[in-house]
Amino acid sequence: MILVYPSAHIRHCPPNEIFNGNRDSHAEVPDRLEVIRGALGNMPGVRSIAPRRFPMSWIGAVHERAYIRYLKASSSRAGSAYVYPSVFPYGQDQHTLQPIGMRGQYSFDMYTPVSESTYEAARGSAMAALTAASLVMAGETQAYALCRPPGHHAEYAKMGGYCYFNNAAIAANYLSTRGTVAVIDIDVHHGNGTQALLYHRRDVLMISIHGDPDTLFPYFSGRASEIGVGNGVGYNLNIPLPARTKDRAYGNALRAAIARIRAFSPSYLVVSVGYDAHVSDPIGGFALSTPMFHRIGKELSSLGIATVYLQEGGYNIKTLGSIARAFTEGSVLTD
Ligand code: Q9C
Ligand code: ZN
Repeated sequence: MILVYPSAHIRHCPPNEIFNGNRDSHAEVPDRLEVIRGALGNMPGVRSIAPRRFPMSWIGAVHERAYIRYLKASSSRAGSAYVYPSVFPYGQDQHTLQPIGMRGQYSFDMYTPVSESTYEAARGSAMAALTAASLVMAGETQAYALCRPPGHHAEYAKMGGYCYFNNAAIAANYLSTRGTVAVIDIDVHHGNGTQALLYHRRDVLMISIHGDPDTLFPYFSGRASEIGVGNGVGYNLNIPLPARTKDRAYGNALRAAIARIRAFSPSYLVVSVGYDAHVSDPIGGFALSTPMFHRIGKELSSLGIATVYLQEGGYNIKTLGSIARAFTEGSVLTD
């Protein structure tokens, strides 16, 4: 198994998220990735590489060009401070050139601030995803991109949920030039951005198992009734589960997801790997055990499909290492 580690992540270090008017400490910290890297780095058969550079057009293939330009400009304007939105558009397709207004135009929450290192970190994270995808395209059976910041909440022209560029949609779209792709998102939060970016496509199947949006972020998507649009109808599968979901119920959802992937029979599999469904996670609300992550890794890799793993969430610094180790050991069993 090859790990792709984007070193630029370390300087993206937002101290706070604004929740309910309060300045809370930020859950998406650099240590998360360092702990996961430490736990996987010394596994036998694992080696780590730096991301390669890909043209920005691979990011531009799924995100609005003006959004990419805004993130870059806003990052260089911000200096060492982290800037947050205050006002959001209150109608459809509203635009402004006013700097405070633009922060809201290009965001959907107040959890996802921008500073001088944010653009380079987000770009490095996307390049790691593309590097892992290109390795698998070249014949590796599996590659794991240690993406940070995460990506699955980022929409066409909006950051949110700690995400700036949608690494899963970028990797899936890249792989789709060579064959069909299934994306399975096991982060406890619904992958709203990945869903939205792939919603019209039938060559890329999107499946997400997550906390019911009636109780969990991102609240506005992730329902089972969201099945795709146009040609994509039937190629988006949401499996929302209640708060406190444990291994047994999760296992049933996983079985349904795997049956759908088998029926689709894709050339490539992209796994959005969140560890925030673990019982110890401070924000997830599910109750999965560590051995369950071993089982998820094993069942997905047993499909025998060339697979790209992309890091998404997971916020308990004390347990992230052992969860990542369990998942990856399960994944390499059939390698
Ligand atoms: N004060 C990912 O897992 N909710 N994003 C924060 C806690 C935001 C999660 C509320 C959760 C975003 C990639
Ligand atoms: Zn999450």
